[in-house]
Formats: sequence, structure tokens, C-alpha cells
Amino acid sequence: MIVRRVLSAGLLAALATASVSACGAQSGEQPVGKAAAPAAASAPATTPAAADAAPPVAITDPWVKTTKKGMSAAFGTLVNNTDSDITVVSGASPLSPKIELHEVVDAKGKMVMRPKEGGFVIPARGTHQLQPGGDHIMLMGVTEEVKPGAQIPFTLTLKGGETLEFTAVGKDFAGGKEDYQPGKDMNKSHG
Ligand SMILES: [Cu+2]
Repeated sequence: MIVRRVLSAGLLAALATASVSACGAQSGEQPVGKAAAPAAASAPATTPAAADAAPPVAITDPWVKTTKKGMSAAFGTLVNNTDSDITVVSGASPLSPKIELHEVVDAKGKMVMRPKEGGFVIPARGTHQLQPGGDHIMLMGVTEEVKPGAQIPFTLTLKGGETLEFTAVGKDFAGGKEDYQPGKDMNKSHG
């Protein structure tokens, strides 16, 4: 009996030693694990499965310029996650019965905005910026005041008939006072 107890104690000691060794080995392997992690994290972005999971088109940081009523504009960064160009042909929002896709052009030294012929083209695997002084979603007749933080739903329609729905946030913006100047391009053809 006594001998067996001694043996048991010896086994326990051996097991304890083995555990410590195992812990030491694990912590020693950690740098390898950390090195492997970024590779594993970046891998999904290039796999077909992840590409299928990503929405074909999206918009990041969408916002609407605050206004009492009348005209305003919505901005954001359009993102194309596909291998083909995507064209946005129209926009809609309950905030404004009439919405146009606008660009800002230099007309004899004066920046004016006008409907963008053909809509917004988002290049394959690229982005298209909508920003003050550039392309924007023009709200022609805002029906209610847009305050900072307001949540405004929008729907953009793509050339193929698909839609992109998003919510833009009301945001104060002092600049971007482009003159609205109906030009020759201003007709019913795109309405
Ligand atoms: Cu405009």
C-alpha cells in the first residue's frame, strides 16, 4: 500500500510537470498563432464565398444636408463590390417627391449643378464619391424640415432595375451652396 501511494505521488508529480511543459509550449506557439491570424482574416475577402456574401452595391456614411424646406442634397460613398460597372439611374425618398442625380460643373467660372447625364457610374470593384461640390443626390422639393440626426430613407435604382436602400443622417453643412441653374439638359427625358 505504502509503495503504491509513493508511486501515485510520483505519477502526479510527473503529470504536473507535463502540464507545465504543455503550457510553456502553448505560450511559445502564440507568436505563430498571431502571425497566422491576419492571413486567415484577410483570406475571406478574396474568396468567392465572401464576395458572394457582400452586397453588390452599398453606400457608406450617407447623409443629408439639413434644411428647413425646399432644396437639399444627399451624399455618401457608393461602393461597387462586383466585377462590373454599376450605374445608378434614379433616386427616391419620402422626403422629396422629386429627386435628381446631379453633378457640379464649371460654367464660365461659376460652379453650377445640373442633372448628370447617364447617372452615377460606380466602377467595378471601386467607389463613387457623392460630396458637396461634386456629384450628389438632389432633393428638389423637401417637404419637411431636416434636422441634425434625422433619419431619412432613400432608394436608389440601378440600371438593371435593382435597388439600393439606405438611411441617410441629417447633418449641418455650411458650404456647397451651388447655384441651381436649369440648363438645356434640364428636361423630362430622365424623369
Ligand atoms: Cu443639385
